[in-house]
Amino acid sequence: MSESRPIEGEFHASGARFAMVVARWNGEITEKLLEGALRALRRQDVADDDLQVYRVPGAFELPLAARKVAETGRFDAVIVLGAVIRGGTPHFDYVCAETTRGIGEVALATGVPVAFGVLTTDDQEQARARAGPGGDNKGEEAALTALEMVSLLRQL
Ligand code: INI
Repeated sequence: MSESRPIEGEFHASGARFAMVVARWNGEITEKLLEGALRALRRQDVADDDLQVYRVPGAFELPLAARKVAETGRFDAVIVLGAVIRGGTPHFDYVCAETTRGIGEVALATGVPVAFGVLTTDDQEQARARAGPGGDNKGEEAALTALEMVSLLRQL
């Protein structure tokens, strides 16, 4: 084993295809997360032809849709985007727990990287602060994570 150079991903993966699965619940926020993700991928030279958006009703539906999308074999990574806001639901904790666990399982079961861009916040204000037009956008962060993981996996 060489100690000289760590192997890590870059924010570039030529020709890679990305799917974004977006929850419509709290759409005002999730559309901003989508804008952030698209902004980041385009900035890193991902072509529009290599991007596909899917929509689902709520965060709870993200894992199954992500799994089906990953299983098509047409994408190098899946980015899931949602916003679960406490107070919006008495079952906040259940939705958060199931969504998080399910998304993690999809990546392990399919071998396709799934980037987690689901906000879980106490209120709308916290959610808006993480879905901004600048660098403070978790959709953008998730997209860059997906790109980095594709690049890393290509080296393994
Ligand atoms: N889904 C969300 O994505 N965010 C929420 O805040 C939310 N609240 O508040 O309930 C929410 N609920 C819907 C859930 O994800 C499912 O769509 C629904 O339970 C049907 O399966």
